[in-house]
Amino acid sequence: PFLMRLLTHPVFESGKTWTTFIDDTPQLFKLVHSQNRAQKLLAYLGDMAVNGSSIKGQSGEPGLKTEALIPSIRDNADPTKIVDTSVPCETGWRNIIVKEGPAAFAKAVREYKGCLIMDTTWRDAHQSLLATRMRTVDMANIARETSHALQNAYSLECWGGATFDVAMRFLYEDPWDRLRTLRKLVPNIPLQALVRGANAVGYTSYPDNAIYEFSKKAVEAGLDIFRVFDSLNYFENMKLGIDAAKKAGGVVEGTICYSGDVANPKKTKYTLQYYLDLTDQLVNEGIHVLGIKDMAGLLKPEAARLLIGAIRKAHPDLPIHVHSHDTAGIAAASMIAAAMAGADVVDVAIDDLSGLTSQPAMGAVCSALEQTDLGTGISHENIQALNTYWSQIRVLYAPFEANVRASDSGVFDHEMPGGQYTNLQFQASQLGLGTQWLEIKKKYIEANQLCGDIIKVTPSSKVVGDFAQFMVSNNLSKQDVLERAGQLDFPSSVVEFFQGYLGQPYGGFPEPLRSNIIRDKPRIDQRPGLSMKPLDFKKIKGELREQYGAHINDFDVASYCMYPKVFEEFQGFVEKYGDLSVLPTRFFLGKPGIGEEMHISIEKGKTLTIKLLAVGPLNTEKGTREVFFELNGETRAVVITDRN
Ligand code: 3PY
Ligand code: ZN
Repeated sequence: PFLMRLLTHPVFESGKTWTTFIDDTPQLFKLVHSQNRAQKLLAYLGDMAVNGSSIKGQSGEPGLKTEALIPSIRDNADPTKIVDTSVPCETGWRNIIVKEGPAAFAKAVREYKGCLIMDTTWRDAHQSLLATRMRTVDMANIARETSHALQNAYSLECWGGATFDVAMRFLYEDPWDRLRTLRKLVPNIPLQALVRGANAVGYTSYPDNAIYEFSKKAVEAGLDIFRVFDSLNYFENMKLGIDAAKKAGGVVEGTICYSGDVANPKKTKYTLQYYLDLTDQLVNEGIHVLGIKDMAGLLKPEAARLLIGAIRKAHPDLPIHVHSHDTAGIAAASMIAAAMAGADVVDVAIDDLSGLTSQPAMGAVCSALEQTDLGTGISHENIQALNTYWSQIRVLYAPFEANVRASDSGVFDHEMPGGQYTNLQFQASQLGLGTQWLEIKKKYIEANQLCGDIIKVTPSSKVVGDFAQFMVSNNLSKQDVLERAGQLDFPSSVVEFFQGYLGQPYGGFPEPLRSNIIRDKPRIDQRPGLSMKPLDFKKIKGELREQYGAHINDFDVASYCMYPKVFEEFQGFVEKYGDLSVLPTRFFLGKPGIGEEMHISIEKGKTLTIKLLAVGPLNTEKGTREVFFELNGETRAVVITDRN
């Protein structure tokens, strides 16, 4: 029928060219477009009905079978009133950034009498607890409520870290869309990202112009605050990330990764003086805010008191923002100690996504600070309300739960970052050996020593993790590695680290191990980006357009520059199934039930009602099944290869 309508359309009959025909009669193409989209969506749902989810890391079906209930939020000034959350809140710290710029924002944060919070629920919390698998739709569904409930928050961390990679690689979502979507729904609270300095959101070094372009695009898509760190605290790399974020117009949170224990005189590498010196260097670079990033949760309360106290004394006007993980179970106490020692902002996650390898609980930290003169301005009732949503979402994502059940004060020895801890533990449990995990933790300590006791955070933590797994699977002791380094076939991440591709570690590379591992491969003894050729964005865009079509834009080019292969696979997936970000998570991850009605809004004003009617018998010759759906009242069938 569409073809008939097309052929008999007066414009078409008049012999006008195709391009103007499309421009003049968009309604016809919208129809074919949404029919295509619907058909692609059915292909995905059909595949899910036959084969189940093939998302990596998923074990079992989503635990929540209905839409999550959205809580009511109360007025901050008058808690007897329910606020209208059909529109986002307009009041918040972001207004200062927009009207007066990053420096004025930093000044106001420093002058604020209480302690502010950053909520990590939309980034680090799910990265640390749920393998970074949270989809945009589940943040967007609570975003307006959040804009009201957390209106006094310093920021919402929602981007960067592993989310960029995982969004494309496993969730088939555009990470830039996530940022734009959340920005629209939360105009009042600053949005924050974690960026790995010269590694941006990747695991390797990139040419400088890729970092500048990436930062610029991030601000255009709605980002306010960049937490810039380097995985070795290598200052040259940090400087580049800081400059890129600043030129892009962002608030620059120059960040030191915390390792060791400044309160323990036996830990002599990363001392109080080391951190004070780095802070001075960062301040000289003109950062707006200092970030202290305790990625593993090593910062005990006494160390927090010493460290923040000393920095506060040396830099009375510098806003300090402290981040930790609760792996050992001490992070809430440490955040309170940090606040009392002069930190301006501390990191928390909503209660149901807090604790263990994530951040300490928002409700706990805010309640505790409420009884001091460091109140956060976030109401206890509203935290409870938001948490009713997140307790449902935690169940929804049950298939990605790590098997971490209890605190592990062993983290003070192995120093694994929160996100990596769950990841390695999951991999160890997949191997099915009960002792594997203990062995990995032990070898992680040895691998770190072999690397020279380095700062461990993505991507340097991956080097140590790969090294540890290599030692476990080849049954190597530290001594074996030292003796046989010239012959062993090390993982590429380890070789590249020793070559200097991530940068220079504090204290240098251990010799002769370095020379034995890299042998005749090149050594890089300066910032890796310095020796890289700039990327030609125009050329890349042209090539991508040729491959995927005219919809490719500069954001896609930036994605491609970070992750070329992942971007290509993501585009291939979208060509096959369309944009699946519109699909509620329980249908994205789970088999639809027979007769279950799905309401899927594919664009403004266009909702599809889909019902799975039946899955046909196996065609043994072709290995396929027909899957029957009702789509807006009409029966449709799709043919699906049965991979079981
Ligand atoms: C990341 O880089 O993804 C981290 O979360 C480091 O802590
Ligand atoms: Zn973290």
